[in-house]
Amino acid sequence: MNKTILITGATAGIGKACAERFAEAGNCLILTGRRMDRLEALKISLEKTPEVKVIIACFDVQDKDAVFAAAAKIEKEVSHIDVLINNAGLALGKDAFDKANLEDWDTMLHTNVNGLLYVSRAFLPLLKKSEQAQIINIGSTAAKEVYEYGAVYCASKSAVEAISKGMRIDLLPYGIKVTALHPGAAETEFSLVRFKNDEQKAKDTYKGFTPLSGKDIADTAYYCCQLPAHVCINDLVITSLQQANSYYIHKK
Ligand code: NDP
Ligand code: 8X3
Repeated sequence: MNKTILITGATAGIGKACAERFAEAGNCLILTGRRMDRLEALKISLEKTPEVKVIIACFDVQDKDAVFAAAAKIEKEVSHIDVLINNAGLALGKDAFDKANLEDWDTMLHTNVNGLLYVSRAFLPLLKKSEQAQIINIGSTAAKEVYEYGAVYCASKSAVEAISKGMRIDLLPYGIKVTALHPGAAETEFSLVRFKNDEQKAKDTYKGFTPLSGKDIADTAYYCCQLPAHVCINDLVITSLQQANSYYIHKK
């Protein structure tokens, strides 16, 4: 494949699985996240595959200055970026609107919405230098239907969907593909983060059905990057067979 791929939130779950999938095909990877130890371990592990080169950048996507500083540094190391996977994100809490923690709301919106905007703007100059650029924004089924106790997480993912639509229009003149990829429930560290390290609650989320894995979503993202130059998947929803939509999961 021989492309340069930037993946945010590559230290766990879907982002890490994407890093592994794109590395299998021998690409140059730029991996980001806040946990430097995990980024370093992933770089060592992925560079065991011949032809894979990994650049790591440790920053919080909520921090606008840090995002733009990382982009300026990376501009000195690579000539262009072919694929940006805007994956870094999280849910915090699952609480009624009148009881939810306001700081959780801020963090979700600042990460899932502002973070995605900052990263996209900061790295656009490098994407414009590619002859086959593509942005994959990881949305969610939560963008499609709002569920009980999820107003703000769902709002953040609806924003990702709207931003993807806007990007697709405004980036047409540059020939940049924009794909919004919306997974349903996937067993990653997502629920552990959402339920603030309550392992039982996290485990219960996936009880009674077979959820998606990070790899399922990584394979799909990879597929979206394999299409002919003139073909763009705009919006793609992927769920486990037992999940019909954002709030109906057939559990045994
Ligand atoms: P994980 O918790 O396993 O991974 C989340 C990743 O995002 C980590 O690498 C984390 O890295 C990174 N991240 C979180 N906050 C920040 C931040 N402020 N700055 C930089 N990086 C950050 O969850 P998933 O892999 O499941 O989630 C990935 C994406 O997929 C998210 O956008 C999520 O909303 C979405 N999604 C998940 C679904 C699921 O059921 N799992 C379903 C639908 C969508 P670090 O902590 O090192 O910064
Ligand atoms: C993550 C999946 O169902 O928790 O986006 O919203 S869900």
